[in-house]
Amino acid sequence: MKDDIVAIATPLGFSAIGVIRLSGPNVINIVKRVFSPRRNKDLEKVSSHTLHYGNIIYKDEIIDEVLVAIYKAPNSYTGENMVEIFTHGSPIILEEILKILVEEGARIAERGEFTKRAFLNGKIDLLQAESINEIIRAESKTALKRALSKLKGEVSKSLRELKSKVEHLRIYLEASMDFPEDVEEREREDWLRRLEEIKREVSYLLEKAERGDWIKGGYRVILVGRPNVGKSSLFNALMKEDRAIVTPIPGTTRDYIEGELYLSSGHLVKIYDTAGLGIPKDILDKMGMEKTEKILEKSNLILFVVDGSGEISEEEINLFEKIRSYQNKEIILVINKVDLPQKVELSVFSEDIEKIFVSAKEGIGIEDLEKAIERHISSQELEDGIFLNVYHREKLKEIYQFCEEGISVLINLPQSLDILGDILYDMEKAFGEILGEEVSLDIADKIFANFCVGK
Ligand SMILES: Nc1nc2c(ncn2[C@@H]2O[C@H](COP(=O)(O)OP(=O)(O)OP(=O)(O)O)[C@@H](O)[C@H]2O)c(=O)[nH]1
Ligand SMILES: [Mg+2]
Repeated sequence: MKDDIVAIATPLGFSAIGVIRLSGPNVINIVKRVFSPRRNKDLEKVSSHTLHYGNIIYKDEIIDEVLVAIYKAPNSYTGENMVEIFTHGSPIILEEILKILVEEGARIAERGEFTKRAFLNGKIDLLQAESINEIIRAESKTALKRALSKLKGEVSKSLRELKSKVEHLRIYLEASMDFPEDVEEREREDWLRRLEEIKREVSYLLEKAERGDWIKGGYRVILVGRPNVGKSSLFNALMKEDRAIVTPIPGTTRDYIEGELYLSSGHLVKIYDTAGLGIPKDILDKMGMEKTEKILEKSNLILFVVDGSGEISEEEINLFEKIRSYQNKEIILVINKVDLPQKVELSVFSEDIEKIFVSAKEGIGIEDLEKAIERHISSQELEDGIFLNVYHREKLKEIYQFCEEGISVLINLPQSLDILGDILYDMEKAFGEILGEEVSLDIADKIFANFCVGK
């Protein structure tokens, strides 16, 4: 039997209104005992989805003037009876009413317990449950859009479709399992084709999840180049504040510095200023450069900065070529210090590389650079990212492995249909776990533990 839970659903602070939420079989009765409606009525008899005005009264004392919303099972967020009390937004009032409701028999909800109940009552699947948290925590418009589409179940839908493809394949297979020697070559080829298609789609989803990652966490842009070309100055110019130390001494920046920037398109960008790359002079230099290389691996876009007032060294060209050879990374060549007489010979760089001219010191070309970053973001089909948590992503990787194993069994051990059947069965199970059909409660608990109370 489920108990009755209660929580303050709005952030604690002074605000116009505050909301207290309850869910469980007896919550309407609990609230009824402390609520005195303006017009005489029985809260337990009113219809679902109605709003009622009155006072919360406890031990003859009026605590607050409130609105009470009643939702009846199963037509509520959690699928249970629910009540929302809209109070004045004072933390003292909210805490007081919460205390009263606990005294009347409700229990303080755990983190995410409302959504967990919605999930356990079959109102939403696990991915949708998670998307609710992502909506609350979305840090950019794009992230919000992705989370909303997950709530609508678009990700779940493609996973369910894939799962049913696996199921079909397994059913076919089981029909032939007793007579593996009778399976025709044509049939085997058909299975192989299907498995390969599933594998392709799984890998596509994994790619989308990777893209979803940066939509959520921000697109990572890194400033690299040899010492003293003006990376920190450029970082400050982009951030529009003096964050990083700038000096004429090469090797000023040792550790990397991270800054967050919202572009006018609503994209969140994380910008990293790093230690200049080159031949280290000392151990600190060396450590700084190692860190730069680490950040390089995680970045989406590299701004390779050169000093337009100087000459490009051999070492700098090598560095550029090395960075350019990194896979899946976009790169822009930023020529800085255009306010000074220019000595740089740009023909040493290949022609097809995108070039932007700026002066970090004088603020010239900074907007062009921002626009260029925006262009790179939108060219990456960012609408296409999905959010998967680490547990689900691991499961999806597992499924990918299963696909490979299955394909290998079909090719190398064509008689061992039972092995293939087991693999397909495990695949289905893994899909079910992502969708929360086969709940590993352990994982569900971890997911809900990330929620805020009241959600
Ligand atoms: N004239 C001019 N000077 C600049 C410009 N940008 C940077 N500088 C100067 O170049 C020097 C080095 O600038 P930083 O921003 O510290 O260079 P950095 O690339 O971060 O250097 P490290 O941290 O040592 O790798 C400073 O003296 C800056 O004032 C520019 O656009 N024009
Ligand atoms: Mg610097």
